[in-house]
Amino acid sequence: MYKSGYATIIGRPNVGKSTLMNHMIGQKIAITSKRPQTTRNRIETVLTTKEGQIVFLDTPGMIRRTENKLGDYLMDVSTSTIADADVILWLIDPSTYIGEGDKQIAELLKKSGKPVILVINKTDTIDKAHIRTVILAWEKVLSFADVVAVSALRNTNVDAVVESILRLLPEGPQYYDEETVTDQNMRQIASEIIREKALRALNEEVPHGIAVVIDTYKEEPGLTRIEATIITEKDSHKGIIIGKGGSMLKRIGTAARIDLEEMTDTKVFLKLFVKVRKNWRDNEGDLRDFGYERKKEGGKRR
Ligand SMILES: Nc1nc2c(ncn2[C@@H]2O[C@H](COP(=O)(O)OP(=O)(O)OP(=O)(O)O)[C@@H](O)[C@H]2O)c(=O)[nH]1
Ligand SMILES: [Mg+2]
Repeated sequence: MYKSGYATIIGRPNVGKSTLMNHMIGQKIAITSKRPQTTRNRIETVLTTKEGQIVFLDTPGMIRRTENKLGDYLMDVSTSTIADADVILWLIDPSTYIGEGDKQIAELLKKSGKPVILVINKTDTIDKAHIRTVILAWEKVLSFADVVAVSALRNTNVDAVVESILRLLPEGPQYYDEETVTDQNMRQIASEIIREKALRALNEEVPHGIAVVIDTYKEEPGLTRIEATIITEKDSHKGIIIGKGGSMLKRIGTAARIDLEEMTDTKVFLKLFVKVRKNWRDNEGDLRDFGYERKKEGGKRR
């Protein structure tokens, strides 16, 4: 019996949702960083096996209180993606702390009536004996279809998550051909790679206020020409992003170019600009222009 459907990955910011998804499909599509709210859009990826086809939906981390329109948008993306799921992966840190935000997530999941797999990530950071205590604590807030403990970063037990999803998915056809890996186009991927390098290079409050817009994306034989603008909220941040004599921008650009050359299998000419757009995170028009548009995102097959 062939299985197929959507597996939505949800959880607090920074618990490793994108890292886990990348390891399940065996390719880096979603960007990751130690900064909360790294993921800003719903990202679809596809895993095709002999037993079935899983469409993963990576989502922004769920937070309790939003601080601006971008925050509202991120929460909308995460909660609306639950409706499209056949199976939900609730990813957590290996901690017994359960906050109000977690209880709210549990309520949403209960209401959805969908099977939920509790995935305890970052088990490389704790004593194995502690895992059982974590499971017992979380089973008090929701009853789970399955529980799996993993380390996404070290790729430990990640296969067990895939097996669990396949067990829980309904019978269904192969919706996408075997070559399909993601719904993201190269412009989107390029913009995300640049944002990842900026998130990783910059300190403190600067990363939260940036967005990346691709101005030009030109493919020539063996060469890709990309021009992109890093948007920031403050003049002082612009200075930090550019750095002394352009050193920071150069660092971000070099790191992005290396990844982009691998991704496109071409040489890449990357030109970066920095622009200030005050308060863009609270401006609907700016959000749209920078790729954070509220749209009805029903599953493709429905
Ligand atoms: N030690 C350890 N670190 C991990 C593990 N999985 C992810 N991380 C790290 O945790 C940080 C956050 O990972 P992401 O995958 O970006 O987390 P996320 O849940 O997608 O975050 P948001 O998109 O911001 O909600 C990164 O620095 C990862 O390298 C793990 O199994 N063990
Ligand atoms: Mg993420």
